[in-house]
Amino acid sequence: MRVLILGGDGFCGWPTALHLSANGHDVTIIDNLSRRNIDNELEVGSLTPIRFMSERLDAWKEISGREIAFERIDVAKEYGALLALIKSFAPDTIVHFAEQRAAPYSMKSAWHKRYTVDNNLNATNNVLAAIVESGVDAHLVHLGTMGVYGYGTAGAKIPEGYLTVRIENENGELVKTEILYPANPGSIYHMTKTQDQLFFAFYNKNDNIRITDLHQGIVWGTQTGETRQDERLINRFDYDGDFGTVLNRFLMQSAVGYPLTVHGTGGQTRAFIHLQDSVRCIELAVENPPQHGERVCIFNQMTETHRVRDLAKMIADRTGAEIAFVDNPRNEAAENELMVENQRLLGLGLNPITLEEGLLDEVVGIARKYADRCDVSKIPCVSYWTARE
Ligand code: NAD
Ligand code: USQ
Repeated sequence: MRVLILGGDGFCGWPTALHLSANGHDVTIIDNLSRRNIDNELEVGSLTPIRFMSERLDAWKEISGREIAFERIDVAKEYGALLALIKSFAPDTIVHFAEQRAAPYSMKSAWHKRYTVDNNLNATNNVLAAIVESGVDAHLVHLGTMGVYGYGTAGAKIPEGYLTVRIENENGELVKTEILYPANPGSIYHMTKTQDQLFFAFYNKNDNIRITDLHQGIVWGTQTGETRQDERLINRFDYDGDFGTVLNRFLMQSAVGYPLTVHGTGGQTRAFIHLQDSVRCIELAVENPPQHGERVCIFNQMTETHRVRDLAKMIADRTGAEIAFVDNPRNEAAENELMVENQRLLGLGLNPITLEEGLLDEVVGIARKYADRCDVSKIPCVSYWTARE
């Protein structure tokens, strides 16, 4: 298949591009390198020494004999260039990672809120409008988030996208229907993902576009089978207070001897997936498109749920790290239960890597190896959801 990867320089996009290329797909990457520029803004870098795009692509060609093309295009702003590439490359599938993905970054200031909304909503609308205008029959695979649901506040298992409801009509009869699960975002970033869902529902209904929306949990781990093959292919590892996600942050903190930064009581339960499984799920989605005329296909892309304080304890028990309960900068429920339906990807053949088996490899292999690249002053989360006295 010809696969266009939007955001293919990022943490999930780069290993996905390599994996699909390794498995015989013809891959082109689009990225505006905004994530690397945000590192400059925040004065921090990936814990791992990621290479420039041209070096990454040359190394991949040398190692695999396969070529990946790259175009530097801002998907949110350069509609003409995006449209021209979709017309000329005529992809069978477009995988869309090209959004600002950090909740704390999206809450830093009014500027960051506006940037996140402008970037994410325009990127998604531009891709959809370009598919329609080009006349190319591409399947769109989008990386959404578990956070659109609001982490199980209803007390029942979260279904894969759609909720069955019964509405009483004027004759007192119960009418059964399915609706998108009610959106309950916890940050401006998560809100953009809830709005993406409405774009998908509309373009699917109006233009018959085939769309798969992957509601992904927090991705942990750094490397995949492909990125491990050469240090020039290494994937990024974010550990700072804005872009670092909780489990990778704890792994890095244990490696540098920094007390694990549990927010509040650490009672927040979240969904997780290893990067290698994330890449595999995207491959499954690419290879199993919905039929024409089928509604937007939604998968919950996660493999296990954990409470933040339990994760901290698991890592502390294995590494001897200390745990620090710090003030929570976010406005979120202090404790929540989370039960998630995830049969669809398992049914397609996903065989999950569990946290129990993968955890120590990550600490030793990556976090300890590159610990000297860590700037500990960048570890605290200093983006507050609401003004502090
Ligand atoms: P990332 O920031 O590492 O990668 C995103 C890439 O998109 C970057 O390379 C960036 O430069 C590019 N990009 C952003 N805006 C763009 C634009 N307007 N035009 C072109 N390129 C643009 O993020 P990631 O962790 O790889 O996440 C990828 C996707 O997966 C995101 O949409 C995110 O919401 C979703 N996701 C990530 C996680 C996670 O834990 N990392 C979990 C669930 C969902
Ligand atoms: N947390 C801590 N200590 C830390 C960092 C985070 O206790 O040092 C807590 C947070 O308060 C939160 C939880 O851990 O309760 C998760 O935070 P996170 O930063 O790991 O994840 P989140 O902000 O939800 O965002 C990440 C990705 C985002 C993706 C989302 C999936 O950055 O792109 O959409 O995970 S999900 O969480 O399922 O919505």
